[in-house]
Amino acid sequence: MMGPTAELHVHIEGTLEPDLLVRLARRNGIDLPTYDVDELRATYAFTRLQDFLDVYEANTAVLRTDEDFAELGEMYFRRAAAAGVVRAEVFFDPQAHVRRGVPIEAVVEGLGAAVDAARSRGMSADLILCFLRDLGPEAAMEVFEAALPLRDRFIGVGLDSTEVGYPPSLFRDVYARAAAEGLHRVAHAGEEGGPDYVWEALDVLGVERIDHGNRALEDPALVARLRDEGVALTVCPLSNLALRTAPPELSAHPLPVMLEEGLLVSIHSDDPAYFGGYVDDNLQQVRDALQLDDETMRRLAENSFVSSFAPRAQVDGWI
Ligand code: ES4
Ligand code: ZN
Repeated sequence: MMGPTAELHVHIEGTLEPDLLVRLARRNGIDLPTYDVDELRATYAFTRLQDFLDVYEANTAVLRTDEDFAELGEMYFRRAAAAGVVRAEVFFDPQAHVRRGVPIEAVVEGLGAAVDAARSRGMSADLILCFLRDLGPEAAMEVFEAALPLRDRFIGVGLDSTEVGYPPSLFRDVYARAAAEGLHRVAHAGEEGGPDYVWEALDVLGVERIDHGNRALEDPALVARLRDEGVALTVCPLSNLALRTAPPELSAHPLPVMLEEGLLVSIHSDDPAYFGGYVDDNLQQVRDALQLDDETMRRLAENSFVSSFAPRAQVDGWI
C-alpha cells in the first residue's frame, strides 16, 4: 500500500475499463468489435501514441449521457481513493464528445456530479478541460467559449492528443483567454515532441506545469529553466512504457535523472485502463524497477502535493 499522493495527470476517458465499456455499449446500443471483456482488453495494446489515441477515441463512443459520465467518474474516484489519492486533478476532453453530438452540459455536469460525490467522501478533486491539439486552435476556442457558462466546474485548461505537428504556440489565444478567466494552465509537451515544444508551452502559453516533459532532458538550458522556476513535470512511467516514449525497461526510465537534475517531478497514471495501472501501480513499479528508497518515495509524493492546484492550506496539511 502506497502512502497518500496527488494524481495530477489522468485522463478520465483513459479510465474506461473494458467492463464499463461493455455495460455502457449495451445500455446505449453502441456496436463494439467484441463484447468479450478479455478480447477487449487485448485491443488495449499499442506501441505508439497515435495507435493508442485511435482506440481511446473509438471507445469514447459509448459515453452519451450525463449518467454515463457520472458513472465513469464515480468508478475512477473510487479506484483512486483505494490507490491512496487524496487530491485528484482530472483531465477531460470535451471535444471528443461534443463532436459526436453529446451536449457539453452532459459531459461537465456528469463528471461534476462524480467530483461532488468524491468530495463528499473526503477527497479533494477538480476537473481540467483539455483541448485536442490535432483539431486546431479555432476548435479549441469554440469549445472554450461553449464551456464558459460552466466555468465554475473546472479549474484549468490543458492540451493533449497528437503532439508532433501541433506545437503549443498554435493555442496562444485560447490560453490567453483562459488566463484572463483566472484558470490554471497546463499542457502535454515533450512526450513525443522535442524540447522546443516545452519551451513554447512555457513562453507562449504560460503553463504552470508540463505534462510528461521527458524530452526536456535533451536540452540542458531547458532543464535549468525548469529547475530554476520550479516548473512541475507530471511523469507517467507505465504510459511511457506502453507508448515507447521511454526505454522498454522500467529500470532504464529517466526518472532518476530528473530527480538528480533537481526537477519537480511526480508520478501519475495518464490512461490507467489502457496502460496497465493506476497511480499506486505506477509508484510501486518504479520503486521496484529503480530501487527507490523510502526517502525518494516520500519526495515523489511531496512533489505531487506541491505541484497541485489545491489551496495552500490543504497542501500544507498533506506535506
Ligand atoms: C494521452 Cl498518453 C496521451 N498523450 C497525449 N494525449 C493523450 N490523451 C489521452 N492520453
Ligand atoms: Zn496525458
